[in-house]
This record gives sequence, C-alpha cells and structure tokens, in this order.
Amino acid sequence: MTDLSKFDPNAPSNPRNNIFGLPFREEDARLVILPVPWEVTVSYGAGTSRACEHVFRASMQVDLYDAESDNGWRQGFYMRQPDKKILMKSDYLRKEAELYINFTSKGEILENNSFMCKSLKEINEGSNYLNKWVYEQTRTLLDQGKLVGLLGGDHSTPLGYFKAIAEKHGDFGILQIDAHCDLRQCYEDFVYSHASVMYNALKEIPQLKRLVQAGVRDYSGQEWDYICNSDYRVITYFDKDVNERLFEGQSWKDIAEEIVNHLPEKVYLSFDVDGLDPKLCPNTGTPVLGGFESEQVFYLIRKIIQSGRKFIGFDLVEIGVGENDWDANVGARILWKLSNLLVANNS
Ligand SMILES: [Mn+2]
Repeated sequence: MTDLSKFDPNAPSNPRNNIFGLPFREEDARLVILPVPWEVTVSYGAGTSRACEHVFRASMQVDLYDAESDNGWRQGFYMRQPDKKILMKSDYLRKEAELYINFTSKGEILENNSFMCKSLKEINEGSNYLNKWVYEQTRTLLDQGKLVGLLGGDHSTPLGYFKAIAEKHGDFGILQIDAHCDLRQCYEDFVYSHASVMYNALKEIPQLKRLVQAGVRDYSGQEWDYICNSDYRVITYFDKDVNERLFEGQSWKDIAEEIVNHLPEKVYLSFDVDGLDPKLCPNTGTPVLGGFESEQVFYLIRKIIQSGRKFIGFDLVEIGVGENDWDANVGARILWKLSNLLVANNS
C-alpha cells in the first residue's frame, strides 16, 4: 500500500508525483486513468490527442479536498503515461485522413485514385487496431479489480472500453453528455469515426441496453430517424427541449430524475466536453453554442448514485488544446470530480 502518512494534501503539488500530485503507484491505485492520445477522424479542430498531457499538468492545480466523496482519492488514483506508439500512429493517420477528407469533399471519385483507396483502408485498419488496444488495456485493468477512467482523445476512443465493461458487467446503460448524437453510420467513410461511436456501440454491444443522451443540439436527419426507430433503446434529451422546460418553470431536479429513470441498474458515463457550454471547452473539436454548466452534469451523476444505480466507469473525451491551458484546466477538474464519485460509489 502507498503510505499516505508523509503526504500532505494541503501542500502544493509535487510535480514528480502522479496525476493531481498524488503519490500512488498503479498497483496501489483503486482507479487507473488510461490516456488514449488519438484523433485520427476529427472533423474540425485538431489537438485533442495531446490533451492528456495538458490535463495531467493542469491537474496539479486541483485542491485535494472532496467532501462529497469522503475524499475518495485516498483510495488511490493513478494515470498512465500516454502511449507514444499510439500517438505517433494517430499523427500519421490524421494526416492521411486530412488528405482524404479534402479529396472527397471536392466530389472526386474514390475508385479512380488508388492512393486514396489505400489511405482509407489504412485509416479504418488503424481504428480497428486502436479499438483492440483499448479493449485489451481496459479488460486487463478491470480483471485486476481496478476502476477505469478513459481520457481521450476524440470520442472514437472509448469503444473498446465499452466492450470490456460489457464483458465485466453484463447489461448496462450509457449516459452520454454530448452536443452531438454520434449515431452516424460511417462518417466521411471512416467506419470508426468519432461521430459514429454510439452507432457502433449499439451495433456491436448487445449488453448495451439503453443509451440516454443529454445536451444534444447538432444532429442529422438520419440520426433523428435512428433514434425514432430505436424502439426506445436510444433516448435523447435535446438541449432545446430541456431549456424550454426550464424556461417554463420546471426544475432541473425533475428533469434530471426523469433522465436517470430511463437508465438501467448499471450506468457508464461517456462525457464529451462539447456537451458543455463552449466557454468551458473553447478548443474542443466541434464546439456548438448552448450546452450545460458543469454543475448541472455533476448533479445528474449524483442523481444516478442517489437513485441506487451503480456508476461503473467513465470516459472524458474531446478536450481541446489552445493558447492557454483553460480547456485542460476545466478537463482536470471534471476528471477529478468523476474520479472521486466513481471511487466513492464503488467502495
Ligand atoms: Mn461526441
């Protein structure tokens, strides 16, 4: 066990320690944060593959007192180093993807260009590799009895973790905080696009009994049809509808309880930061006006826990990297809150 007797949680963080300045080793940590530095299929602003390092640095500024979780961090949080091979692969394939999107957006015929055909194949194979890698890493951690938080990277990164969670826990639900539905089938020809992660999850993971989405305010007609034809496997709380109900005098308490009631016994949280107001994530890949305040989302997670449901894991994705470290600062504080709540709900 890590000896906390000489660790002063009120002192400034020692940058030689791990995330949040905590002194734990992986073997002693209750929660392992797995960084996934990957952004091959991002559509608009790039940078999120490097967010993990920025969040790690920003985490040193977070104060270590969390009354509501009875200081869950004392059970040990540990973040791994971002895998350099994964990052290099992402950088290489990202360039290919940019060329490919540029090529097809001009209406060029793919079959006439063997270089582009090869690029597309490489990108889709790369995504398969990543999904398998994430699955193996998270499955091994879950088998060791760890709790796992996945830190992206873009929103395509947690698919392998969803599969490991399904194998470990059986039937479960996902609460997705997001400005987008991510229900596109094969966006920009990329099978495992960030914009398709929930489509792929629903297709490939039968244990995923229900997906509840909140914060959505930018979506396609096909995604709307998918929701309508899902036989209530997908329930979406659009940002506009939630806000209208608030404007008409309903409380966030009532709406949050209604959202929670749609979720099964075991709940996984997939948190795309673009579900928040973009003032909190100005450099995220695809920012959209509107969105949640951070406390609205934390309140919703507390409601899940208070309802007696089990919070089983989370991902935090699409954190941007900008001129200053504001995005990472927000990201570190969300990571802190989610980590404490997850550990407290599983002790
Ligand atoms: Mn998303």
